[in-house]
Amino acid sequence: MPIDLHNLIDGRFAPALSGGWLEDVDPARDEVVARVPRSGAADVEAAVQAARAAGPGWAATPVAERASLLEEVARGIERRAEELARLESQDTGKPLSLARAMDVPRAVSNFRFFAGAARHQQAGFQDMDGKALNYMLRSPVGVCALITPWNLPLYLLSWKVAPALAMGNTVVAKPSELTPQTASALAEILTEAGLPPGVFNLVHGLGPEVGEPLVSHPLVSAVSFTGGTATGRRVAAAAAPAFKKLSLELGGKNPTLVFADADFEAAVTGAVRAAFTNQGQVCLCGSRLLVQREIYRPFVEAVVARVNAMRVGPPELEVDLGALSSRAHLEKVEQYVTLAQEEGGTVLCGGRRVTLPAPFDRGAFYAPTVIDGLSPSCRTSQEEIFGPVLTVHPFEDEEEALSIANGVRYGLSASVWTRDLSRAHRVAARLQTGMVWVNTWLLRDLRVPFGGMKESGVGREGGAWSLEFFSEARNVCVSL
Ligand code: TXE
Repeated sequence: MPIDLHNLIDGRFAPALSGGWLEDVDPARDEVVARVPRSGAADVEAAVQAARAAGPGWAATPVAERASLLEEVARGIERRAEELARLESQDTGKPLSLARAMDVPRAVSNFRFFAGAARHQQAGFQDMDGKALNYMLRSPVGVCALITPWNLPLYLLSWKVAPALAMGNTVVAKPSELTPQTASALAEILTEAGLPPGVFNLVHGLGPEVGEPLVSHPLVSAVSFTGGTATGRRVAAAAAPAFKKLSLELGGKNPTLVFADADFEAAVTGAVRAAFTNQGQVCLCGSRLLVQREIYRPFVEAVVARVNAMRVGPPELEVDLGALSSRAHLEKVEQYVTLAQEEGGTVLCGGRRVTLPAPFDRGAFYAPTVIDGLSPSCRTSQEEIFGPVLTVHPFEDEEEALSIANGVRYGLSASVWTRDLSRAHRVAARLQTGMVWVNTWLLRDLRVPFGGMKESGVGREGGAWSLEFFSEARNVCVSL
């Protein structure tokens, strides 16, 4: 029996004003699990007004109190960890074990980290040779629109909500319509933790019907968006006329560079993990594997052997890959694999749907796929597929590796595998990506900048960068 989710506006849980609903589908069973409010501009208006009205009170709340409240939210998530992991796995199709190990603990860390970061923040000052003193004030930005995607729903929402609230802003959040359940649960947790009405508002619905009016609303001062590059372009255009603060975390076509001197086994493990974690649906996934020619054949063979051993199956079981996020997304991935073959690629493994017995017989399962023989410049090697598809490419030397790695319009992340320390630093410096991992992948420290170059985004979040984004740094100059 599907449950009904609600918006949270001014402390009240309610359906959309229009009374419309959307269906939230479990992609592993192809079954409707919840009805989601199909909100519109009127709901956005109410939420923004509530956020606006709650702004001064929240901004005036002492930092220590705001931080304690966020810590209480972290405890609230921990108390409901198992339920949240199940909701996340049900909405996204990801393995329950992954939701337990990654999505939920990271949401807890986000709240704890930004509570601490706000507490420990220091303001700078500049003495002008005794003639004047400059000091800095940090004010909240105001009402922040937070728009999040379907791949890491709770994790990415908490990544934005925690610093926004820590810095004294009020929020209107719009989660992906495909994965709304943990956002609703988070709204309950925030309310139970004692957040005053209107400080956090949640409006469910479709991008064009909720996201767009939210981004262009004149009372919204900052927009933090994570999602596809095409949507990011529309968001940027909608935010531009009012010069809103904007942070965009968009797509990637991230390279994994393996040099012949790398620790072979560690690099195989790293490359496979980078390509297929969360069914390849992480913006940071290494979807292009570049391998130095001397070891190309044995390395690709080892990768294929490892991928062939991966288990695809019901998210509740001990599997490596669950379902893709939706049937529509499954079709997109399939079309890319067809395109790859038209472009001259050879499918070394995968390249097909996985059919499971009922109740998973209509689930969006796809075998992890490795494709060889493609030119680095063809569409399959250039465009973000965002699924369990890895293309492999040989290179001769550092120059060629860098030229292939940088030869895409994206610039989010990269990983480099080598035992040569000098090479690691050299290559890291020349990669055109916001993040580079050396001999690892997705090792995250919340204090470091997170974000992309080129068409992977604008701005940085993480640590001090999030505090910066969700505040206005102001200067006061006092003549002495
Ligand atoms: O995401 P969208 P989609 C990539 C990935 C994927 C592609 C499209 O390649 O295949 O994007 O995915 C809201 N104004 N990534 O279409 O549209 C939408 O409701 C304001 C990478 O499913 O980007 C959702 O809440 N908001 C990515 C959010 O934007 C709008 C993660 C993201 O959805 C809107 C997801 C509009 N006009 C997809 N239209 C990553 N970087 O991690 C939609 N939205």
